[in-house]
Amino acid sequence: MGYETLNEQTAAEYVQSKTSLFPKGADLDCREIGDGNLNMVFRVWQKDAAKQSVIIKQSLPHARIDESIVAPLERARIESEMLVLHDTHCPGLAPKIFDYDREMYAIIMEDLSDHVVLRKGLIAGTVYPKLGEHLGIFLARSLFFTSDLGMDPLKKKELQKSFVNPDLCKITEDLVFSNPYFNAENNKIDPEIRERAERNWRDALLKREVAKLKEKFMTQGQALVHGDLHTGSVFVTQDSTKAFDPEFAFYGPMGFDVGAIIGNLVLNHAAQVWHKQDLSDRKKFQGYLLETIREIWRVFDKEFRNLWNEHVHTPLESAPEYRDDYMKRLLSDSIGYAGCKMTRRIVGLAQVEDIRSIKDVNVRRDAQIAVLDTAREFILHREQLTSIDDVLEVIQKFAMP
Ligand code: SR1
Ligand code: MG
Repeated sequence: MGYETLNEQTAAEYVQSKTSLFPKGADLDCREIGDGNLNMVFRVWQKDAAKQSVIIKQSLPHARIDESIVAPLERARIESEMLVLHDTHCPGLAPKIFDYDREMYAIIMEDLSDHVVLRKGLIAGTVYPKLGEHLGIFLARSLFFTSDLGMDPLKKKELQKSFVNPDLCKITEDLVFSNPYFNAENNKIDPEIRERAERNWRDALLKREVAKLKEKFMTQGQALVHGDLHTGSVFVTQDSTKAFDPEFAFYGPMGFDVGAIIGNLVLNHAAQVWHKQDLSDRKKFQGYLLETIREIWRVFDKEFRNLWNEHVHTPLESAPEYRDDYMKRLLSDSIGYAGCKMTRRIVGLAQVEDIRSIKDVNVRRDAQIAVLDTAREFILHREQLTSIDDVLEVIQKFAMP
């Protein structure tokens, strides 16, 4: 059987024919549940056994959000292999894979319907007490163990070959780095912030720094990064966190993943001016978001240094001076990439529900401008922000009252 796109009718038959996850002759039902920009996602479940269910994720030949964007089917293989690596290095922090079908470009995986997508949970104002710790561990282990620090550099170069992901990287190069800084056709700019967005296009210093971050994204194969670690790529419950959807995975700068998650938390922080209308509730929830950012960095930094001390024994790289400098560069890269990720979600093609669901145009404008101003400061001053507390101060400086 060659590639054909699944639908709600064929997806259930497909799971039955491909796997033995359900008993023969079981009465299955199926719904398409995908709300992302690129793929089809189906949930298949056994009608008379509520807990028996799986997810099928199938690549489509074009981006759903814009058919002119090239996104080869092969990204499903990259995603399935990345999920296996995440499960190996970060047990419990990624969904389990049951099968990958290289003809159908389909992944059959664990159903996490008892979790919610982090972005939706945060919009609803839910606190996840273990989120910061879990994400810090996920980032440290997934990045360390795929870098030259945590694996044999020869094997790393072998692994790098199977994670060359040019078309998905091109999407990021355009949508995250290039397009927000000129009048690109697929930008989406609300009229109320047009002038502020155009100010960035005239900002030579800002554009120079974004160009440097883009250059690093394109040239630094530091670790196998998730590549799209926003709050829509994380499932949560009160005590569980699972990073999913790593179809943009490639060998890139570690700070790109750390920055993606921090940037998306800052977007949610700004959007709370609408979602939590009561001032005291809002301050409390925004305090939680800031603490989560602090905790992500604290745990990431601690775990990464522990892994370094345990695994790096070469004379040159085991020097504490090098390790400390490496961690300092990681923080500034992360903050620079957070700024790029924030800006693209305000003026670029694919925006975020946190901000888009703000109904009052004046409130939305003020939140968008706060994000753009914070992002600019992050990008321009990333090397002077030498602690996570410095970063939190910048967020608070531009936050709406
Ligand atoms: C064409 S895809 C648009 C965006 O969706 C994905 O989640 C990535 O963030 C990408 O940039
Ligand atoms: Mg995605």
